[in-house]
Amino acid sequence: MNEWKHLFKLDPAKDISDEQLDKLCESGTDAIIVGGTDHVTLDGVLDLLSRIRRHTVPCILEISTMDALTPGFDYYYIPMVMNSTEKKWMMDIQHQAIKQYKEIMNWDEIFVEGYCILNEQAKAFTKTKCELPNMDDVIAYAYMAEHVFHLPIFYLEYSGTYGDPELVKQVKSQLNDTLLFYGGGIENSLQAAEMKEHADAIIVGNSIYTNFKQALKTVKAVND
Ligand code: 1GP
Repeated sequence: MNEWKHLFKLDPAKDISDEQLDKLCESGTDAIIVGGTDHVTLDGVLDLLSRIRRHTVPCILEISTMDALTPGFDYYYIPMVMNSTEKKWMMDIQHQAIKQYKEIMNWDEIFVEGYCILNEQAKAFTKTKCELPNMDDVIAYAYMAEHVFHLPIFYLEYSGTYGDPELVKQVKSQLNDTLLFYGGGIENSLQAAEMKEHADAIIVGNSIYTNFKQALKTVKAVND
């Protein structure tokens, strides 16, 4: 995982053809994340899992609801929303999940992500009652992710809009051990390369559904 540069994120609530899914899986991307904010169902998750599993690419479930949790993924990502104003999204739902499932949890497969959501229009921003942080706030969250919580991943989430490369650069300069993931608004090779300059890995989501050809090209852009 430390070497990963590029991940696609598929939303179980959205349709994708077999042909497109095959192309994503064989594109050279490092992994496919299955995850979304709204209407995530077990059926939707299982459908994607079974189709991704025809390929060798690692697949990850990013857990947003316990109702859609299933074995069979290579890895499980658990988001903790650091800039949420409610403790629920940082601590309580994770606490409940661990209370219920800790006996069967395999920590070799589970990675906690310190999320910082930076697009006020994003569904996840509203749902988790986030507060928009300024640059100094974000830097402090990144510092906390590494030094206070020792999280494996700090995730700058601009979901739906292209973020500020300068902020990504500043955040990266704070991190040594914690990986920096960037996701949000990457629609072409240029943007992919620009964000990958600073982030350890970029995540491409929505453009899979809006401009498939360009989305596919982002893999090559970060590997050249
Ligand atoms: C969403 O960070 C990912 O969780 C990717 O964002 O959908 O805007 O590409 P986009």
